[in-house]
Amino acid sequence: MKLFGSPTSPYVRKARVLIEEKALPVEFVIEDPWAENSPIIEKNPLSKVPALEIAPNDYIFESVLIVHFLDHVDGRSFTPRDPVGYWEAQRWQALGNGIIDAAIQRIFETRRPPEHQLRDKMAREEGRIHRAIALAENTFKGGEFLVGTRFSLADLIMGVALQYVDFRYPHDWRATSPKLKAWHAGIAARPAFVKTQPPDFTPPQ
Ligand SMILES: N[C@@H](CCC(=O)N[C@@H](CS)C(=O)NCC(=O)O)C(=O)O
Repeated sequence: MKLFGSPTSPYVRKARVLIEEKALPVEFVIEDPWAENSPIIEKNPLSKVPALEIAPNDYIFESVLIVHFLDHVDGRSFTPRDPVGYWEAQRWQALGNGIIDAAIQRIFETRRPPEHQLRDKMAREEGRIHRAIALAENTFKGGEFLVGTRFSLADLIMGVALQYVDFRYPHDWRATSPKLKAWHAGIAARPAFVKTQPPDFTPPQ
């Protein structure tokens, strides 16, 4: 299998972390979705990364679907099996995916020419991120993992989301989130996270 994407995209990184965690035989191929006539269009008509080649010239896209596919591809799922844990993990993933979407919307806004930047949109996206982090801190009981006693997709998606916030919207969310801070330090130190960090990114301590 081949995963096509950019080294800075958090959507792509979710799949890359999962591939590393499971040591799956998937080659990472860098392709730029923004380039004129990007080759990504042949794999995904929506022209977005990630795209995963699951058979010759057969691609799936949308990071949630790709993560779901990779999670089940080898019978070693990172989804909790008990009903309570299953739904807890789904809720954490929804929160993490929402943080990623908001951080992406915000960074796109900052890249527009200053006279075209919508300040109220940026503030709205920042509000989403702050409230999501506050909910996470208030919900989390503390400990090594968000759900149960083993690493799950909840840790993976929330871990990628908060590191993307550190990368593209750096601010001291740790000051008011001691449980999340301690948990995230453990998650970010996992080899799969260290290996897939965006280029030129130094994680805060
Ligand atoms: N919902 C999609 C979003 C993917 C996405 O927006 N990827 C960005 C890179 S971070 C992209 O390829 N953007 C290119 C474009 O919008 O033209 C997913 O989860 O896979």
